[in-house]
Amino acid sequence: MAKPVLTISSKNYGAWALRGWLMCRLAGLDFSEKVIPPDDPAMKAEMLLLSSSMLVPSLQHGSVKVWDTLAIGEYLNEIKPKAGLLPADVAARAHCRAICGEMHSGFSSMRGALPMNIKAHFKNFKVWSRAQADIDRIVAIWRECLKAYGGPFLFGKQPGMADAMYAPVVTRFLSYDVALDSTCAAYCKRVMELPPMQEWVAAAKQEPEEIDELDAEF
Ligand SMILES: N[C@@H](CCC(=O)N[C@@H](CS)C(=O)NCC(=O)O)C(=O)O
Repeated sequence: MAKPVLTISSKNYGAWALRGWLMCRLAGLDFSEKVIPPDDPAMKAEMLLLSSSMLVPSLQHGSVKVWDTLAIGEYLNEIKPKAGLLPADVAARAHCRAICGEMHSGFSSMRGALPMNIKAHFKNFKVWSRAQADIDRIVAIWRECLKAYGGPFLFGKQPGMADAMYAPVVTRFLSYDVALDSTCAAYCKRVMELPPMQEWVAAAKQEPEEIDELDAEF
């Protein structure tokens, strides 16, 4: 079977792309990546062939095409069960799916006000109340998981799907100077120190594209 291909967009701005890519790396999948530059109309037709939603990330593995980060994570967990992307215990696995679902469908105020922008650093960024409510919920999720499963990652000793889902939040907290307690600050540091995260961040910093409205301080 040909090597799986993960299609992604910008590494600086593509939060969903980071989630899917990190899941593939944490699962130990030997894949190649195809980068579609953001806002390139010529690439839209090609994207439709790869992903019915025309969104990335999208994974092509032999005859299997899977898009949407949650579906990609579940697929990787099925083909790489030993990687432990999801916890082995049924209750912990249900908890993991619940917090991944919250990330997937929620936190729109935080996502809108603090878009992922790895290259940027907005010192003393003013976080408005709705985004702060999302941040407060995320911090509560992290604290609860780190306490229940003993850390250092959300579901225990090794990073998995939940850490990948929240990884772009970690980069946002750093980019926008979000004040965190010591437990959550240490968790962010741990995620940023993962070798695949360092690889992603280094590539994001090399990207030439700049989307002015996301670079504006507001
Ligand atoms: N719910 C989707 C969201 C995917 C998404 O919004 N991806 C962005 C990039 S990270 C996208 O493809 N935007 C359209 C574009 O760049 O043309 C998922 O979980 O994968």
